[in-house]
Amino acid sequence: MNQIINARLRGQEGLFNIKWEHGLFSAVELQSSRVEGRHSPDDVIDAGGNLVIPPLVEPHIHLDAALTAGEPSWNLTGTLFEGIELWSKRKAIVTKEDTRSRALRTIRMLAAHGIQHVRTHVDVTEPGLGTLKAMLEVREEARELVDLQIVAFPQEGIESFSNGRSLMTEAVEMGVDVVGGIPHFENTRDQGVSSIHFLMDLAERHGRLVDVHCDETDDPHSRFLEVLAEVTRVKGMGAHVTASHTTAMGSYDNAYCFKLFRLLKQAELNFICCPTESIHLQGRYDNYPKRRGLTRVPELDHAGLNVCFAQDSIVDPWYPLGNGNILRILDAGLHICHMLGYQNLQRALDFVTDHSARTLSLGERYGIQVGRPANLVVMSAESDYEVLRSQACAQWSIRGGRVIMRRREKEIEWS
Ligand code: 17E
Ligand code: FE2
Repeated sequence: MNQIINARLRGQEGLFNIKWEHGLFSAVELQSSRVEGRHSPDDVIDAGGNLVIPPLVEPHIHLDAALTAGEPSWNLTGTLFEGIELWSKRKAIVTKEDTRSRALRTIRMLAAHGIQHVRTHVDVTEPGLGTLKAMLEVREEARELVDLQIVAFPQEGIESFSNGRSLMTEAVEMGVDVVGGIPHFENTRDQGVSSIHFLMDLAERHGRLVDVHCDETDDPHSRFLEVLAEVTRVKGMGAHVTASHTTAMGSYDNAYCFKLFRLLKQAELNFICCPTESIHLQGRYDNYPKRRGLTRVPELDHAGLNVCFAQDSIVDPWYPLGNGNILRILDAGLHICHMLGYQNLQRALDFVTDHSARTLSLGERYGIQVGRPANLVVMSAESDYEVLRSQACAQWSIRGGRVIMRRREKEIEWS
């Protein structure tokens, strides 16, 4: 296989012929008309007028905890905190093979839905860092299917977990791609603030990206985002820093939030919203009216900030569902965030493709352009709007010029 005919590209009129050679795109040419059966079927995919996009991206997931829901017991309160307690019990009996096999099975679920770029958080509040070692091996083993970025994620805190700082430092020296944090879970506000200074200095010193679980709570007084944004602004690291969740922003009053947005625009950091996970875990201490517990996605987007959607969990102590399909998350996110206006429908895929690629700093490794890696996905619908409306799915996934996945949907037969 070395080309696709009759491909529709996002934001462009007409049909395109896309070619690749030696794993890189070699041509993206506008066709004068639809092409029929001119080529031998062996080296040509006929997109049939459907959308061809760069691969879908999963910018925030916890592969180390995936597929452990119910072990040792189910999360009955549906809160973040019960999830953290349950995971603490489960991780006490984790083995390398256990982590490896669950992570690889989950990566296959993601790849089956056209995802080729993944950022996973890996819990490093574990003496010995066995889980991280297993996941660093998975990063290599999974290369044929996905590029995996690993975040050193201190699930039980940096300042409030024993040896938290040295575990984070060791994780960076072992080769993680991204430095994480969890300031709202530290024991005190002061510890939350100092954890951010620590992790930002660590990332700067080692030239790593940053992705912090930040203010994942309905507590309107959880204001670590302003600290992360200010340090980001001062260091000039915006393109390399991401604030995940920021659900407390859904509970901030507008007067504070208006002031905060001025800083966010100066800092130019990235945002990740996990809509299914947050609608499930947040609002748990409310009666009615009940908060949605999501960050302010349309407002961030209107302010010109980079926002994307993520799955966060698949069948783990925090979330019992999930099948790897990021388009399910996009659908839920646009509903929950009041984003089904006409203009958002025309560009819906931005939130699971280009915006996420920017969050992951993929740069010229991403996009259907001559000279870039020949990674793409053929969808089963012709536009962003139709992908969303018809719950379309990835039909072909091509990586480095090789077909890695072909989905054959069942046809409906009318009687
Ligand atoms: N850990 C955490 O602190 N928050 C989450 N949403 C998950 C794990 C999934
Ligand atoms: Fe998370």
